[in-house]
Amino acid sequence: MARTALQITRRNFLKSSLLGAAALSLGSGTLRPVAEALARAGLALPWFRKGQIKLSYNYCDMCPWRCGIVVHSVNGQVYKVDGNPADPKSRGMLCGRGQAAPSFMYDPDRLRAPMIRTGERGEGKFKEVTWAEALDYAAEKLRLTGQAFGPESVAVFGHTSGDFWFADYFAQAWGTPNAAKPSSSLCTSPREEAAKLTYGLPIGGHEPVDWDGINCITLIGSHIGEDSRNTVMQDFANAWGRGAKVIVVDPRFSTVAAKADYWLPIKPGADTALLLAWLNVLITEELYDKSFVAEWANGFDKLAAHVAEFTPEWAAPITDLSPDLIRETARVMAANLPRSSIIPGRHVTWYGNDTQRMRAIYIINALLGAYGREGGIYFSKSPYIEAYPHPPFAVTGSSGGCSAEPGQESDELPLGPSGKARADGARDKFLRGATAMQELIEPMLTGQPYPIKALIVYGTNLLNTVPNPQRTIEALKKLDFVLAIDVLPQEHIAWADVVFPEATSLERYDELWVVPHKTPYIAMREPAVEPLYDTKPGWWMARELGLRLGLEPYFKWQTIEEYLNTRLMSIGSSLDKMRAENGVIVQEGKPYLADFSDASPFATASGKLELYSEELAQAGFDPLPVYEPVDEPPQGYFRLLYGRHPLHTFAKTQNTPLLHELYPENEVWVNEDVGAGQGLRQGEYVWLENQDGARSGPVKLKLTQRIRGDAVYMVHGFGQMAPGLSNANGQGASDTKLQTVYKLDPISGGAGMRVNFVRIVKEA
Ligand code: MGD
Ligand code: MGD
Ligand code: SF4
Repeated sequence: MARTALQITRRNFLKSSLLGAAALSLGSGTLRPVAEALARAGLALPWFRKGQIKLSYNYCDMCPWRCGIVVHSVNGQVYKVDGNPADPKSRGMLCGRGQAAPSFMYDPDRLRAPMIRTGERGEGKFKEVTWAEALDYAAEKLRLTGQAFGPESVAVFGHTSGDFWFADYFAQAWGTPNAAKPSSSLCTSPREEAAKLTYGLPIGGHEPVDWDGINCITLIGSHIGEDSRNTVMQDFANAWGRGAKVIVVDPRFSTVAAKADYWLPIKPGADTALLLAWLNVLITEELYDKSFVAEWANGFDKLAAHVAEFTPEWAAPITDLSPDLIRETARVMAANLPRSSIIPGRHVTWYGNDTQRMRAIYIINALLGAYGREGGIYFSKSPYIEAYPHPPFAVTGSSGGCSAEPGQESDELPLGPSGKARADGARDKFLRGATAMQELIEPMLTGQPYPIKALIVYGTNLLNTVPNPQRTIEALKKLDFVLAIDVLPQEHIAWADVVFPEATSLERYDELWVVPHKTPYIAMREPAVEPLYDTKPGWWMARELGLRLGLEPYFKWQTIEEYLNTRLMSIGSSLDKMRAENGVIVQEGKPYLADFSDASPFATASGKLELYSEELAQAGFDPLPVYEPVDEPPQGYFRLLYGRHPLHTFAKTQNTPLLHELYPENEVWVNEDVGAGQGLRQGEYVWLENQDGARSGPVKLKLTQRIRGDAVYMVHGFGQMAPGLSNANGQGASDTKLQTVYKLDPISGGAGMRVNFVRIVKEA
C-alpha cells in the first residue's frame, strides 16, 4: 500500500535528477556558467560533478540478461551506470532496472556483516560475527554433514551472476551433484529439452532469433515490453518499426499485444491445441517450406497423419478462438517464411506438459524453414576461452548437473564421490534435463532416495521462487545446516544458521561472462568502489570455505585478478587489455547461419530435424505433440496467471528505493465485466484465497477489459513478508504463496505453476 513518505522521497529524487540533468546536459567546458547559474538560484553543483570521474567495466546484475555496463564513480561513490556501447547486449542502452543498479547497491537495508543464528530457525535472531568465525562455523557444519551422510547430502541452490562460484565450482569440487538453478526447472528446462529433442541443440541463455531479418514474429505468451530485457525490446522495436508482422497469443492484452497485427486471446492452457491446428493448416494448404522439410526433416508423413484431424474447427472450442482467425494467422506466418518463426519463450514452465508444447512450436518453425536461415533461428557459437586449470572435479560425468548455460548438461547423470546420482528423481520422476530445484525439497523432507541434510542458498530467493513455499519451510526445519549468501535480508534469511553478506556486483570482481551469441563475446566485471560494510565477494567466500574443507587444489590462485588473467591469457588477453578495449572481447567472424551444402547443422542422432521423435517414442512418451486438457478452475475460482513488470526483477528489486517508488505494489487484474458482476470496485483492496485455502495479503483490484474472464493476473515478486525489507515488506500479493501445487513436466522436470486457482475475498 502507498506510504505518505513516498511523496517526500519522490520530490527529493526529482530535485536531484533535475540538478544532475542540468549539469550533465552541458559539457565540462560550460560547468562554470552552470555552477554560477545554480549558485544564483541558491543551489550547489551536485556532488558527482565535483571530483574525478572513474569508469569501470561490468555486466548488469539487475536481471539475468546481463547487459554490459560502464559504471561511473566519483570519490569512491557510484553515481550512475550507462550501457556499454561495445557490448552486444546493451549496445549503449539499459532498461529502467539497469539504471537503478546504484539504488540497489545503496539500499540501506542491505546485509552488513556475517551472522550466526541465535534464536529458533525462522525467528530471524542472529548475532554479528567476524568472517573467520562465520567461515569456521560453516565449514565445520559442512564437514560434519559430509562425514555422516556423504558430500551428496549437501544441496547448493544458486542464481544471480555470481552463482558460478557456489552452484558450479564449489559444488563440483566438494562433490555434490545436487546443485540447481531456478533458471532451469522453474523457467527454461522444457524449451531446452524440446530443442535438443527436435534439432539437437539447446537454446541457451540468449534466444538465437535473427531479429535483423525476421518478417513475421509470433509470440506465445512472451510479453516483451513487460519482460523488459533491453536488447529484446530494442530488437523487437526495430523489427516492428520496419513493418514485421506480429501475432500475439495471450489470454491478456499485454503491452506487446497492443503492437500486434493479430491478438489471439486464447483460453489459458490451450496453446498446444492452437499449435496443432496451425500445423494442420500449414500442411493441408501446403503452405510449408517443402524443399527444406524434404531435405532436413524426419517424420513428416507421420506428422501430417497425426495433425489431419486437428482442424481449426476442432481447436476453436478448446482455444476459444475462431477457426477463421486460426487459419488467417497460419497463412500470415507462411506468407513470410522462412523469415517467420515462433519466438522460443523463456519462462515456459506453465502447465506440466510444457516440453510437448515447446516441441509443437519448434516443429512449426521447422515447417517454416526457419532454422539456420536469415530471419529465422540461428545457431549460437560459444566464444573460445580456457577454464582455469584445476584437478578433476569430485563430481564426475558432467558439469555437476548444474550447467552455466541452461540445457548444456550431459545426458549421463553426474555422480558424486560416493557414487550417488542426483536426488531430484531424474530418470525416474522425469526423463531428462538440468537438476530440478523443486524436486530437491522432497529428499530434505523424506530422506528419499537419500537424505539431503544441508543447504547452501546463493542468490536465490528461496521462499519467493520455488512453488509451495509452505513445503520448503517444513524442509528447512528438518535440515542440519543452512547457509544463506545474499545481499538483502530476504524472507529465507530468517531460516539460515549462517548468513554471508555479499558485496554487490558493482563492488566486486567476478567470473567472466562468456556468451554464446550471434557475435560470441566475453565481458568482464570489476569493482567500481570498495565493498560497503563488512561484505565480501562470492569468489572470496567460496575459496575461504574451500581452503577450510581441504579443497586447496581447486583454489590455487591467490587473487581473483590472477584467476581471471590466467583464463584470459588463453586467448592472448588480460584484464588490462580488456579495459583498454572497452571491457568486452567480441569474437567476430564465426558463422551463425547454417551452410546447408556442408555437414548437417542439426545435432540429432539422424542429423535431421526430428518432427517425429524416436527418442521420446523409445522412452514411452508421445513422439508427436498431443494436446492434453488442463484442469478447469472450480466454480467461483479463477486461474492464477503471473508475469513481469518492466521496473522489477522477480522478487529482488521490490525493496530497491528508486524502483519501489515507481511501482510499490502489484495489483490483481480482473475482467471488468466479471468484476462488476461480483460487485467489485476499481482500486479497492481484496484478498485472494487459493484452492487449498492459502491466503494472500491485501492487493489492489485492477478491473480491466485487458484480461479474459476465466483468469486473474498479477506481477510476480510482491507480497514478501520480511521485516528487514522496509520498502517491500507486506506490499501487494505473492503469486508464489498462492502456488501450493505445481505440475511436474515428466519430460524436462519443469514445475508447471499455472495450475493454481484463486477466489476473491473481500475481508481479511
Ligand atoms: P511468460 O511467463 O512466459 O514470461 O518472460 P516471458 O518468457 O515473456 O509470459 C507471461 C505472459 O504469458 C503474460 O503476458 C501472461 O498473460 C501470458 N500467459 C499466461 N498464461 C498463458 C497461457 O496459457 N497461454 C499463453 N499463450 N499465454 C499465457 C519471462 C522472462 O522475463 C524471464 S524467464 C526472465 S529470466 C526475465 N525476467 C524479467 C524480470 O524479472 N523483470 C522484467 N522486467 N523483465 C524480465 N525479463 C525476463
Ligand atoms: P530473485 O527474486 O531475483 O529470484 O529466481 P531467483 O533468482 O531466486 O532472487 C534473487 C536473490 O538473489 C534474492 O534473494 C536477492 O536478494 C539475491 N541477490 C541479489 N543480488 C545478489 C548478489 O550480488 N549476490 C548474492 N549472493 N545474492 C544476490 C528466479 C526464478 O524464479 C526464475 S529464473 C523464474 S523464470 C521463475 N519465475 C517465477 C514467477 O514468475 N513466479 C513464481 N511464482 N515463481 C517463479 N520462480 C522462478
Ligand atoms: Fe540490466 Fe535491464 Fe539489461 Fe537486465 S535487461 S541486464 S536489468 S539493463
